[in-house]
Amino acid sequence: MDTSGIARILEDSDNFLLLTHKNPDGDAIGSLLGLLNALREIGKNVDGYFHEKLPANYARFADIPALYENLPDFGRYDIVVCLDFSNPERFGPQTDFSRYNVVNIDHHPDNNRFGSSNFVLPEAAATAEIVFNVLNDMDSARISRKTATFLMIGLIMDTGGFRFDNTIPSVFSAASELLSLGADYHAIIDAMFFSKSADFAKMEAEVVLHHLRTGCDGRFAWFYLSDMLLDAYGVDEKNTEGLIEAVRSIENFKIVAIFRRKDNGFRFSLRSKDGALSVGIVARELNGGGHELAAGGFIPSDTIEEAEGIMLERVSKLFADAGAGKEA
Ligand SMILES: [Mn+2]
Repeated sequence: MDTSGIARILEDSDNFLLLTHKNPDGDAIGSLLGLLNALREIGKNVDGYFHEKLPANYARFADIPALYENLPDFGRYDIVVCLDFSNPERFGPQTDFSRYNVVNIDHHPDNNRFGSSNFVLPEAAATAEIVFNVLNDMDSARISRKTATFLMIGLIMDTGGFRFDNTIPSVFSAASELLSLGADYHAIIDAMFFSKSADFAKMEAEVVLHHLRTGCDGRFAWFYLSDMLLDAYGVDEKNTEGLIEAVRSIENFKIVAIFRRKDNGFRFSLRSKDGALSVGIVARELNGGGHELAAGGFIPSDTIEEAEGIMLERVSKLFADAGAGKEA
């Protein structure tokens, strides 16, 4: 992975704003805070901005100052670094990125190269892995214990704790080096995988017991996470990142989807366990995008039933095409 071009840009400037996508996940948070911390440690002037407060399991690691909710004036910075998002819509607030000097660093293959400089490296398992390589390429930077912890969060979460298909040898190399540098691996694992609240566990059980719907001969499962369900268990939507993985871990399901009501329709996340079944294709057809095995989008619709019907049709086609491909 060639990251020397990014390293040079970061070496040569002093004044940065770092951004990532809305509803930030572990990679978004880890790569942003890791780069923020490393650049600050070598005396650069850096702000990091999140569109919303971080989920509780991440907040305990985010003990360095960042900006939340109040959008800063981009014009005050020499360079705006966009991390882990493939198009301006994923950022959240409507922004004309073409007005600024934008360095776009991402590993999503469908990145539309909205930056002034674009470093789209789909071979990276996580944007945090790219940042790790960038910092190694910078003569002036080093990876401190704190930076290592942030980057480890990104690596762990985008590989599902080193379980997903993107867990390639370079991931273990980077994780090994980060661990040697003092990354707080055990605290991360504890916070991300062994700390769900009892209320969340009950809600998860209710989803599996009463809310799963299936199609495609039981190979596709989905559920609608309503506000009513969240309220009944007192769970904040922000803290539901692991819910889809819990359903995905069930043996027969090859593809799973979660729906959430949003504005005039339904936002969805999709996961696939089979490389021949690209949910990225479905998401791109439905106002979204992402990776081939993990993607999301939006279906404008008045009712959940209608949205589910549209999704079922697309996923059925995916199974049919994959079946046809196998016979060919
Ligand atoms: Mn990522």
